Amino acid sequence: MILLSLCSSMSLLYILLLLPAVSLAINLKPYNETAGILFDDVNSNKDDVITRHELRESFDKYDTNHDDRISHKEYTQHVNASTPALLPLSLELYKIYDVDNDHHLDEHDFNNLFALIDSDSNGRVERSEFVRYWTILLKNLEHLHSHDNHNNHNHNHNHNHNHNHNHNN
Ligand SMILES: [Ca+2]
Ligand SMILES: [Ca+2]
Ligand SMILES: [Ca+2]
Repeated sequence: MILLSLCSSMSLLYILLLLPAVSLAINLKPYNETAGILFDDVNSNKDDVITRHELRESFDKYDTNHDDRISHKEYTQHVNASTPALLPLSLELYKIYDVDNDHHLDEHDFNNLFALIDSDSNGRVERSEFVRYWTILLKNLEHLHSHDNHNNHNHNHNHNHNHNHNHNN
């Protein structure tokens, strides 16, 4: 319920950045359901297909100087202001998005991300494509957002946050 209410009002990237914090209180699994919630958020006109424009829009909140690019600094400042505990995951996501590694997310990077998700290359991201992509990504980044395993070795870095939130639900 917490995740649903958060997702209804936030951009894709912001949701992804929040996922680790949320995961301290609720289980993100199954990832395909979480990915479906993300799809509904990015799909702003609710026609069940995500366009390049919609994907691009989901990043707009990070572009604080409105130059149509999201610098590494803008991104990091936003994360530090909103969810500082999530910086490790955030930086990992930024690396994924910034394919040309120039420390700016711009049209080239967004088009690349769109192409990655649009696996049948028809110029539209259908729900199934989106869910498949983010389910795999969430799984691959599990070590950065999951704190529910006994064999987790991240306790030292996230110790304070774990104990602040674990008993809230
Ligand atoms: Ca910018
Ligand atoms: Ca770039
Ligand atoms: Ca497609």
